[in-house]
Order: sequence, then C-alpha cells, then structure tokens
Amino acid sequence: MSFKPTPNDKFTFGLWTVGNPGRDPFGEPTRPTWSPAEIVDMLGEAGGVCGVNFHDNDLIPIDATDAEAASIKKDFSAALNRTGLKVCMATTNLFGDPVFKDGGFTSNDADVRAYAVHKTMRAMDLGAEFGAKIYVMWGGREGAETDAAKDPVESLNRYRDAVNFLTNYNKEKGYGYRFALEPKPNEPRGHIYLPTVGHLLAFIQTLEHHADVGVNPEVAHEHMAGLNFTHAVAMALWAGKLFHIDLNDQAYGRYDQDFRFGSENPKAAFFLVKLLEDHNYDGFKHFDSHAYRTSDRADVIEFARGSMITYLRLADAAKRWNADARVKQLLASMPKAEGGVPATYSPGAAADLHARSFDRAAIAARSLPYEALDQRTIEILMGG
Ligand code: GLT
Ligand code: MN
Ligand code: MN
Repeated sequence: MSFKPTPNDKFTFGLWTVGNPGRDPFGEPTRPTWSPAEIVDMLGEAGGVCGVNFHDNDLIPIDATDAEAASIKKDFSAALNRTGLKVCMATTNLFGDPVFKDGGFTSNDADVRAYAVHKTMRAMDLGAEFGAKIYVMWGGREGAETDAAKDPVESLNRYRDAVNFLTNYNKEKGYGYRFALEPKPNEPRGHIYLPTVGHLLAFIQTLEHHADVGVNPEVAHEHMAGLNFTHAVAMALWAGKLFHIDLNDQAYGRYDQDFRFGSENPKAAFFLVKLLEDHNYDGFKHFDSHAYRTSDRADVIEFARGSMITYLRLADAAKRWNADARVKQLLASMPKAEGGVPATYSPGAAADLHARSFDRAAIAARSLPYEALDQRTIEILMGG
C-alpha cells in the first residue's frame, strides 16, 4: 500500500501555515519570509496537494500599492499554474493590525466595526478573483479580557449584523461562497466569543442566510477547551454544517500549539478520520498547523507531506478496522442496537412501551467488551 496524496484527497494548506517563519512570543523568526509564490512552489514540491488558502494580507500586504498588489498576484498566479494548485478557501485578517486590538465585528468602536466589514468585502473580492468557494471567518480578536469592557449580548448582535451583511454581499455579487465560522476558546483574546462548535451551531440558526453558513472546526481549538473534537465534528456533521475542517494537533491544557496533524494524539486523530471517512465528508481538509520552530525549508516540506500521509494512513486504518474479523466478532457479541424507541409516536406505541416489562438485572448483566474492542483498535493502529 502506498500512501501517496493526490489532489482528489482535497488536502489544502494556508500561506500562513507553510510560510510560518517560526516566530513565537519569546523569540524572533527562525526561517525566512517566503513570498506567496515561493510557498506555492514548496507545496508543489510536497506533491499531491489540492490547494492553497489565504488571508487577504497573506497575499497582499495591508499597505501595498495597487502596482505592488498587481505584481504579487501575477507571480502567485504563475506559481498556481506551474504547480496545478487551486485556491480553495479565503479569509480575512481581522486580528493582526492594531486597529483590531478590541476586535473587528464586535468592537466597541463603530468605525472599527465598519472597517472590519469593509475589509472583509474586499477580501471576499480577492478570494473570488482566485476562485475560492469557501470563506472562513475566525473571530480571534472578537472577545474580551474583562467583561467590564462590553456587553456580551450586544456583542452577539454586532457579530450577527456583520455576518448578515456579508452573506447578503455574497448573494448580491453572485460569489457563491459557503461561509465557515471557526470557533476558538481563547488566544489571542483572554476569552473569545462563540468559543466552541456547539456555540456556533446555535448562533448560525439566528442568521438571515443560515443555509449558507456552517462551521470550520479545528482540532487544537476544541482540545484547548478540553473537549472531544470527534464529538464536536460529529455534531457539525449531524447538523449538516461541516463546511470545512482545520486539521492539526495539540496537547490538552497547553497554549495554542498548531502541531502537525496526528503528532500528539494519534488515537484521537484516528477516530476523527474514521468519522470523516465513515460519513463521507467530501469538503477540503485543511492542515492549519505549522512546522516546529526548529525546522528549515526541507523539514517544512516533510511536515506538509507528513500531514497528508498521516491522514491517508489513518483512513487506511479505519478501513482495516471496519473489515477486521475480531472487531466484527466483538461488535456482533454486543446487545442488539436496532429497535428501542419507536421512530414515530402514536398512542398505541406509547401504550405498548408504557406497559412493557423489563428484566433490569438481566439487561444490566449483558457483556460490553469495550476493553477488548479498544485493545484491538490500538493493535490495528500499530499495524496488525
Ligand atoms: C490563525 C488561526 C487559525 C485560523 C486562521 C483563519 S488564522 O492562524 O490560528 O486557527 O484558522 O483566520
Ligand atoms: Mn489554531
Ligand atoms: Mn484554524
């Protein structure tokens, strides 16, 4: 079995991930700043990548002149042509510039809120120019350190107004974007609004064009909140809202690490991939991670390759798990799952269930060999 990614696998990377220069809060960059075209070439070298994603300012610096923008776009397009990569997703940087120090859509300053929507409309224009059909919104600065600063209910109104405005702009321009909102509990704000997948799913239902809006869950973000990412993604799938996914890894209880997918919790990564494959998720799989600060250019390419190969190996393990004789035998030995609560209510069905008698002790004594099942899972993950 060869684990060679192809564009059909829909693996994507961001300009800001492969191009991450290795700066951290304590230290200066350890790698050079590569141009967008140079980053695309690196992804070409990695092989089998479907596409590249960007924030407006990953491609065009915030203060670039029109002439500078035109020349960057020309070089970037040429790199896309020679590598065959597509632009799959676009997003807005509403967190880097000091103007967003107190948020964008939810800032207390009306001019900042207007500027954030203005900047997003222009970033949507840029993404559409390159053919992106997914638009991510990550509200990293939408939050607070102290709740003395803002009314959190009013913040949700402001957030909703901004997203409503932008989904209308999408319709007016005919861009055909599907929006994917991305939750995170903290970093860079002390507390970020809409911190988990569940919060966002409730928020989305209140939007004017809610059918066009889904979620972009990220492994590390749910793990930072101490949650089970596979369950969060399951809820998004169940709600028909898994429009995009950010794959990476993260030790529980740590700072925002953005490690290579599967590098920290391979068992959790296995159950995630199994879920995505079993439920035929066919959106982009974006590796929102960066190489260790110790990596050089060659090792960054290994990091990109490794991310894709880990996914493919886990997908293969999921197939082997589903076909495994011992797994099948264990599952077959468990209590029957069919039936239970009638799918539709009727007075007759209710009367039957109401009158039914249960042998509680006998039911409680049924065997659930989950230890054996989990051990078999670990063995499959270990290759046999
Ligand atoms: C930023 C953040 C990510 C988001 C990106 C989209 S940018 O690096 O850490 O999780 O997906 O804005
Ligand atoms: Mn992250
Ligand atoms: Mn992300």
